[in-house]
Amino acid sequence: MTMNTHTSTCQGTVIGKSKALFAVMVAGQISHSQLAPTLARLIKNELDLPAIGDQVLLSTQSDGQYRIENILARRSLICRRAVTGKDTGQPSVQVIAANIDQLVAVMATSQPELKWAMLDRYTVMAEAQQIDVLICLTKSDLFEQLSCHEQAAFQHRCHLYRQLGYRLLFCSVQTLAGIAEVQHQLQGRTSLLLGKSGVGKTSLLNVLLPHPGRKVAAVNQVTGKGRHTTTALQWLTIDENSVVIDTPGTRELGLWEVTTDELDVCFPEMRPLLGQCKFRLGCHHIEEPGCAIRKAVVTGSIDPYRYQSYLKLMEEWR
Ligand SMILES: Nc1nc2c(ncn2[C@@H]2O[C@H](COP(=O)(O)OP(=O)(O)O)[C@@H](O)[C@H]2O)c(=O)[nH]1
Ligand SMILES: [Mg+2]
Ligand SMILES: [Zn+2]
Repeated sequence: MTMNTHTSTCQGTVIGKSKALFAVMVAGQISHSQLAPTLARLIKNELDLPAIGDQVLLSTQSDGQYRIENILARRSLICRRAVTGKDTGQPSVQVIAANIDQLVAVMATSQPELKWAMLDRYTVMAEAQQIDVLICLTKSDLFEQLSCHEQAAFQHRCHLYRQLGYRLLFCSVQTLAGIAEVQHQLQGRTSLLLGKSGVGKTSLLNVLLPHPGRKVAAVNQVTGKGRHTTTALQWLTIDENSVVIDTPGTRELGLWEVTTDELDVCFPEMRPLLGQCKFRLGCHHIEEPGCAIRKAVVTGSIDPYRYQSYLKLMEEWR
């Protein structure tokens, strides 16, 4: 490295990436930067590449362009398992974002029907990285359209997640109910929005962001499914200290780095019981005798639906 290729270094935040270029926010300006050759040589896999949300050190080139020299240590890294099946059928890792403070699970009260098992996948992803969870239930205006039975079941589930320690909010862009509270919960944090297509992520952002300028496609009236309007992650600044990353509706969200031995730790209600099974920490809580977790399910102190989610996520590794 010679002196005239580096004039100075500065720090920036990766806010986007395309094939070989990274969009980096440096002192309020977006620069499209390449990796410095010294860093490029160290990249062995996807995890080594700069991810959205990464803090990076940049050098200024003689032509005024920045180059990414280094990635600073990450507070958190949200990944998913992408089942490509391309060559070996081996699952590969796909990085979603780095340095996230909270994962916002966006689920519609109705249309599309709320799948609670999906929520458990999100909470596990967050727990694995010790990131806060905010459960954001959109389209609260549709709650009245649910049957009495559905409403009661819904309230019961909400109560359960609050008891588990998760923040849970209802909101509607139609009535604007709950919007101020959502805004408040996003303040001062970097939030990653996860939710399947059509749940109302873009609509919510259009209400929350100072300058939306983005269109929301109408739900396909025939299928009731939202069309994919966003294809890549979007870094959206609410204010100086508050960032929201919008994801395109991710269909597959395989867990990464949560092995069968660690999944129980990602269920807060299981944590106090770990080590109390007959096989201690070796128990997977499936069919083993003397399992404290299964006993808790039978006696009602662990919700059976949550336990079902646990078993389903466990299945993915077999
Ligand atoms: N009734 C109702 N419909 C909503 C609400 N928010 C969004 N929608 C509708 O849900 C559909 C999908 O919204 P969109 O924001 O594109 O969802 P995304 O795919 O998660 O970004 C659109 O037709 C929206 O008009 C809401 O609060 N209430
Ligand atoms: Mg969207
Ligand atoms: Zn057990």
